[in-house]
Amino acid sequence: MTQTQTEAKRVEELRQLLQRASYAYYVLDTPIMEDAVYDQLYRELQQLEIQYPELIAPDSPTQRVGERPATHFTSVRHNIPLYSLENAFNVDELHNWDQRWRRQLPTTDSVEYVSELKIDGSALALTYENGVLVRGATRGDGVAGEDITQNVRTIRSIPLRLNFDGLEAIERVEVRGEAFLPLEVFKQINEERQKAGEQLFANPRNAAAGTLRQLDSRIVARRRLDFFAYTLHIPGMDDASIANTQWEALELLQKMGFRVNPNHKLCASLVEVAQYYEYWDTERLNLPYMTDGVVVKLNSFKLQEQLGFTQKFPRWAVALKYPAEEAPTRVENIAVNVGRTGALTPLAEMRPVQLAGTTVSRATLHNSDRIAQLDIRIGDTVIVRKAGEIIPEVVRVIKELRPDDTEPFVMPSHCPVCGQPVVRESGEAVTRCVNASCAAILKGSIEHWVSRDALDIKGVGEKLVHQLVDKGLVHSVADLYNLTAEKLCTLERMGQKSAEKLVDAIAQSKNQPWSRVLYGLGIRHVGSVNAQLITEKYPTVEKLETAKQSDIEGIYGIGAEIAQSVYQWFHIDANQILIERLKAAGIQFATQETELVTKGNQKFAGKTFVITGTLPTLKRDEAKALIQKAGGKVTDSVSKKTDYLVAGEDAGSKLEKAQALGIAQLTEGQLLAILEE
Ligand code: 0OX
Repeated sequence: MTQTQTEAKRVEELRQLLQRASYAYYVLDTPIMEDAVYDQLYRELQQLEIQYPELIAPDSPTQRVGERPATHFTSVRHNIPLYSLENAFNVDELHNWDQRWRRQLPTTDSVEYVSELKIDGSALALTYENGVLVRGATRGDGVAGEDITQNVRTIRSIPLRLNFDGLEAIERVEVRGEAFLPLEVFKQINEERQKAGEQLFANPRNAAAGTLRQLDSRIVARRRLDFFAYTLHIPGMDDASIANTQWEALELLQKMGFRVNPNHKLCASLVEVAQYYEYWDTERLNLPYMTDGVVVKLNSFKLQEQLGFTQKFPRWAVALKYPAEEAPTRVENIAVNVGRTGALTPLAEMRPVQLAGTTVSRATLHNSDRIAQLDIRIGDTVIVRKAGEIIPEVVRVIKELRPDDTEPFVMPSHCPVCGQPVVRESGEAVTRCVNASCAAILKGSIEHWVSRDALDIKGVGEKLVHQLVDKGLVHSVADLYNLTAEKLCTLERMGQKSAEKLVDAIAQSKNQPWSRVLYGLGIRHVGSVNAQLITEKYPTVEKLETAKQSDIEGIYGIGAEIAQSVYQWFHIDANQILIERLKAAGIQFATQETELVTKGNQKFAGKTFVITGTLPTLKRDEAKALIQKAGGKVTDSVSKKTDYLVAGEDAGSKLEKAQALGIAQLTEGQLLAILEE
């Protein structure tokens, strides 16, 4: 073998190996090699391709990274038009659809339906020639779309080469499916856009469509789009020789290397379809991507062929949609909330509207920049949406319906709670009240102090805190420790027994460790994990108070912003007075001996964790840091080697997989409890 032949063989070997690894990781969610090994092999292939450019193949994994920006996309005519789907909004309408096609084809046989979840993304048409991806196009108007092949290549779950075992005779395959952005990625993109002052994407669908039409495919590569395949056409060949039914087509797509949404069901009747639709109505909210209905298809390709298409739709399929998650309503007022950090948050108070099964009358408007960007005014008709977020948000204004006498919203110049002037620092989107004795800030600070991850004082909730502040019984967190049962009994509906219980719960909090106390002080950017990291380095408050900002920044996991915030907080006189008062009350400002003894305890040594979904209080990185500190390893995907899955809200396929593999699950609370034990 010549030198070049040896290199060519190695290139092919690497390509196949990396393709298998990528398929295992992105499609099966079961990695077959360590990330570091993948990276090393990838670099080897890249080097060889630089040396021998003639060996670069269109299906090489190196071709996924994106190319220099294109100036425009070319229009391409679809070989087979991309029809849209007729909608049904309830089960009655589903029956209407069923009766309609049955009239056209009075069949005596019983029929099967395939119910698939309707992914709310952007449809793509992919063309493969001799098993290699040659074209990816958007839907466009259904007849012609845009050639976005370079962008499609960056989607890791789209195979660049099909697994064609036994199918070598096929020259051309057309695959259709939905490209989408996982909700988590969508949130992250919008957070980044907000920080950069860019216009936010209204929803994951728009974000996916916008990303696919990015002229710079390097940006697309970074956005982590995903894809579910749902149809397969093999032109010039009798489809029936390959698959007779939609069910078989989905199986074949999977075999070829595509990701097919696992949530599809063969239904023997419309009753089963309706049950499936009802089941997923709520269950879909736990998925890590957006869905907006169920697509119901006749399973038999023979029936599909007999029925054909109308001008716009296939007669053999229907989209059974869920109620809109976006709805129009009117803004009746814009209120301004003041939080514990003094941040002023504008809130739209709206005419109540049904949204995804709940009544919504308030939506966050984030900050004044966001209001200005959308130009939201009192009196406006707006579109509100709820998707994954707990608080609904306004996504756009229908300007055509704006009454004549509206005024642009102006952020108040004075705090709506204490009346003191507010401040907006340059470079910040947030306007703040900086009056340390503002009642709103005080209430927020006390609510934070008593919260579960801070001093965890049971029985002191939002209502009680408001009463305590409004009645003048508490002017500072430290005043909680001067409360007596007698004083508490002066509050409405407070009996002697409850009052004594509260005093006792407050006293108990004096045993809480220094790390919780630091978190409870509510210093900006100091979450519970950061507080643990800081108190480990500084086991007493005196050491922290005298630390230099650069020393605090030296703690692993603590960045400049956090260090500055901590340093500044301890150099404010009022905060020093607070610490002295809390010390006098008996609060812990030093790590106890017993805590230090257990510190070296590597509880999770040898254990592998996967974190999925949105955790109630911890960010992913924070949870990861905690596990790693206890000796555990955190990986990205669930496999037989996983010991624990830490699952939060919207935990999707990873949770399903962990359940299937019988892997132990932990909530954030359980994880923290084990760590604290
Ligand atoms: C989806 C989806 C969309 C394709 C050709 C006629 C029926 N958004 O998830 N469309 C189809 O099928 C269409 N299936 C789906 N699952």
